[in-house]
Amino acid sequence: MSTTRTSDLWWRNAVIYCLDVDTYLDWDGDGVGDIEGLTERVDYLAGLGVTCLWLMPFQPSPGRDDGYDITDYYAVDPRLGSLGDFVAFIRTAKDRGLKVIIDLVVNHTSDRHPWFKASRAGQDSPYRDFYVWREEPAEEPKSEPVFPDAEDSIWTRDEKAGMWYLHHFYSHQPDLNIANDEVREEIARIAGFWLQLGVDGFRVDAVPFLLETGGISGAEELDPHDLLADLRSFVSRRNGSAVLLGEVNLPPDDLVTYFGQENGNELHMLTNFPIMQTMYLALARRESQPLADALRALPEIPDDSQWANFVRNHDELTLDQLTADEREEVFAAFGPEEEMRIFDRGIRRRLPPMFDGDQQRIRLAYSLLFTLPGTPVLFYGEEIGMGENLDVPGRLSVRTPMQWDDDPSAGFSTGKPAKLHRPVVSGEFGPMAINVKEQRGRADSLLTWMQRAIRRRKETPEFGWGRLSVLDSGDSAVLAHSCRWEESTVLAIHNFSPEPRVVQVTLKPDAEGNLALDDLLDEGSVVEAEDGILELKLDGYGHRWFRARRPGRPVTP
Ligand code: TEU
Repeated sequence: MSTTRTSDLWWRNAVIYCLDVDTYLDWDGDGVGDIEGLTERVDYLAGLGVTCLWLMPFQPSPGRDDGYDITDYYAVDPRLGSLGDFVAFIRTAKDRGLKVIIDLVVNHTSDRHPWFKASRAGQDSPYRDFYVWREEPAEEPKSEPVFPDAEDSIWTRDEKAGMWYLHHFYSHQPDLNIANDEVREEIARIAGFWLQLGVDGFRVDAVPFLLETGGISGAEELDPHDLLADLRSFVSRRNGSAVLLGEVNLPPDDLVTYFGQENGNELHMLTNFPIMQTMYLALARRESQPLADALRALPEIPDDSQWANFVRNHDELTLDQLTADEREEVFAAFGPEEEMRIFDRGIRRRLPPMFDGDQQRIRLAYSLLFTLPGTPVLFYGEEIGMGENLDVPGRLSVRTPMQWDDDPSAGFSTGKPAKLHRPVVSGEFGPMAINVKEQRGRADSLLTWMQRAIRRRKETPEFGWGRLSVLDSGDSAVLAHSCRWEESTVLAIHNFSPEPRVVQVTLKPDAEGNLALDDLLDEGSVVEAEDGILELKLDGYGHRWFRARRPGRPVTP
């Protein structure tokens, strides 16, 4: 296995961990998580085995969209700490070998950003064209607001300016005008600032909306993908190993264009929403077919590009790419009550409560996360099986304080629960039952399983680098797939049924003789495929990982 390639694109074999500073650890006892607290937990994260941290927005914000409404791109929200704290955190993370990426939220600002205040103040403001103003709302694009519970249009009239402005999200998040060169210059300046402070790249927020030029006068000739190509070129000049992970929630054939039409000259990584959504359909049906079909239909991607896979993220579990009937199947299985649903398209729950705490089924989902082709992205608290607090409004139900121990404030803060920035989870998935401290010492805990799985995933770069093949398992409940990279083939098998299964997986049709495979999760055990057929017994919701032995090479330890 080529050692050069496994290291030269760190993000292709990374294990990314997304967290929100204000719900991770409160070091000064004011009830709000802070950068000092996060710094105190860097060793925990290094010990968990993740290799890259993704920080959700931490810049100054009125907090009307949990920080995705920024008022100063070049500062740290004083509630969370200072730029000095941030640099100390970066140094600590780097010292432990962790990469750090941060959200780049430049589709819009907060309406309280000085730019917007200046822009609405008058036509002659230097910031006037930082935003998209019209005398009347434009007919195009026909975009619907992303948050239909709060907005009925993507245009709002500003009384002071006497004009309408564009906003794809909340009306307090006016879209920046990416057709304006000064805006594009400023985006590069923002990226350059944080790269200089040591970040290793960005999770680029709401990319399709960022590139949407409909409604912008004079943007007809603009190719918005040039913006991504320019950003990629700029970021790579400043830090050749920096990564751009794009949030792009689109169908596969549209999604793949955001890697860049000229052999991957735009975003390095893309969130794979289609695979995530079909995975939930397969999990709901207890049938592998929807996911197997979606994997087979995945388009080719440029050589040095990568899918970013996830089970849950900080937003709703969106099901907007499924058909209405399919969505209803998933709603019935995992979000049966109205209060669990949001925007008529998603579920505002974390995974363990959706699975009624079934530990085997939970492990099945995260085994898929770690073995599907791409880079796995964990959302904080998934490693211990945290639940959600549906009493917390909207999408924030899944963004509750990290549960470190069984204290009523979850070990998140020395403040009393009533003082916390956001209430902890209550009930069976709350800190009394689900917390880091209790699981650290328990051999059969989810946390212990996660640490082992993450370690094995990092030792198996074939899953991150390899070419996918969906194999015939002979059983519609069982997904068998392999990833082949250079001389090595690894295999993952997942049983979506609660019932045990015996399957015969065709590894190599018409093969002759025996092929030995090392079990990657049950170290030391070996299975044999006779004439290319591997017969296996799988537990209900069982999962197995293997590496085929290579002639003349040492076996997997
Ligand atoms: O979300 C952008 C976005 O498009 C999501 O609404 C996504 O489409 C949805 O989750 C899938 O249906 C990003 C952030 O993730 C979100 O938290 C912010 O509220 C939003 O941008 C605005 O910045």
